[in-house]
Amino acid sequence: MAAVPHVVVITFPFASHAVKLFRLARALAAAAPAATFSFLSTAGSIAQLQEKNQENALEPNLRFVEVPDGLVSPSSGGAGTTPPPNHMARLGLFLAAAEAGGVRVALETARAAAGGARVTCVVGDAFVWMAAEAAAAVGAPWVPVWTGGPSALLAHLQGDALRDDIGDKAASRADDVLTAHPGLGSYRVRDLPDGCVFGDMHLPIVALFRRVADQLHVPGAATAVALNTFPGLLPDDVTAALAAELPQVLPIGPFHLLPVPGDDNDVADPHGCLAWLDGHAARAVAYASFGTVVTAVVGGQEELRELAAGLEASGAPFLWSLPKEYWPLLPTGFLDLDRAKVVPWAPQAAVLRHASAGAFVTHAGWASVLEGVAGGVPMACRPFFSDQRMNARMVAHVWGFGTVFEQPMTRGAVAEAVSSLLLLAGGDQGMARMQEMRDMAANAFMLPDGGSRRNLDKLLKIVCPPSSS
Ligand code: U2F
Repeated sequence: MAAVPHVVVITFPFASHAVKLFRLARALAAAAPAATFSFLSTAGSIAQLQEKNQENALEPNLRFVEVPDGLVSPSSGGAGTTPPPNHMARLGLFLAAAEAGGVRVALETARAAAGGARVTCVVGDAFVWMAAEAAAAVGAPWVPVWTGGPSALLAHLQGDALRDDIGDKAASRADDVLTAHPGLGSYRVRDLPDGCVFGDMHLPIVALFRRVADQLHVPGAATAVALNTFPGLLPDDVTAALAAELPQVLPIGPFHLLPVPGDDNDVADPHGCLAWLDGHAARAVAYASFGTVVTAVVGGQEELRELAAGLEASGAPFLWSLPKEYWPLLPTGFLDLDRAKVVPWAPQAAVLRHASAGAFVTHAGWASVLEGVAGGVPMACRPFFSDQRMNARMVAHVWGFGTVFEQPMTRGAVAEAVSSLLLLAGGDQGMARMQEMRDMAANAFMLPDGGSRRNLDKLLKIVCPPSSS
């Protein structure tokens, strides 16, 4: 008799990646209760997930396993190094430890923790590219998961061709449209992710993107590639170009709608955002949030104040998710405005599907964009880095679902964008298109033959082949 599947799901332990991969792990574990699932992340990231998820509410066949975070050097006798101060340095240490065998060792730990059960499949955040080699070493298939914007993945995959074409002319060719590159014809040079043809090539994240693209190009390394999107969302040329670059592409999003039984009604809302929204008219409220990496001051304190002034000047009621450390930078009296609710954290997906949400000011992180689409809420995008410029371009120019701030936000531009999006959300014409996209997102999982549900089934057949249990 074949062995019971033991599936390892490994995350990239930064930004919101762990939350996304953990939801996928839970959905898979719930759908395959006879299989064993090990979720691999760093100690700090596991602690955060445990804080947010009550252990007894989790799937019984899912356990946590630690991967080294690179902060503690084994040669120091476990004494530990001083945690480096910034995010980028921590990221570099994690990657170095992962590459130096951390992932391989973690697969061994997972095996031991599962009573010696051989690892039969590795599903992993594509950023942890070294999982490919670790999976091959134990004879298991590797299924990378790309959590960001699919067009940015395409740009990274076509990085060599883009660099050949653009060379060092990125600045002078910033407005050129990339029509010569399959699937990239809606984008300009300036929209490309950092590190593709411009940006600081020495940052660990830039080296990482190149390594991920190389690994995905290795013939036979990945069995399939899972994406956070759903069939019908991306333009056909993007879908076709991705299919030409990758083995089996599985759109299994939006990730926030991945079916996790019992989880849907449990929206933690410690700051009362949903109750506050209940008190407002349909499509009347603007919601602002910049995700988990773009701290409010990436654009500078001045831009933060302009955003605040613009939200106030729009005349609309607004909800703003802003980490508390930035509140002192807000204009005097801002927090006491009747129309304003500023919170350190909001249950964003639920906020965006609330009937009162009518406009979303966002950094265009890919999950945020999909949550906006799934809520039928038009977006005003202020992209900062990575895939965000391409995501924003997709929102505004491909889907016609909002607008982009091409420059740092000013109060006038914010007020105008918010007012026009609220008009769009309330009007018949705009709503038809938004409802269509919103329904497509919901049907992707809700309908028995929904596109993402079918792809999730395909993924399940790879991670737990029918003959194995
Ligand atoms: C990086 O992005 P972020 O993690 O900043 O952005 P998103 O992909 O938009 O994900 C943010 C998630 O955090 C949630 C929100 C999203 O699911 O609902 N959230 C929340 O629930 N409440 C809040 O108050 C604030 C946020 C990167 F910067 C992007 O460029 C990439 O596209 C992304 C890819 O994974 O990762």
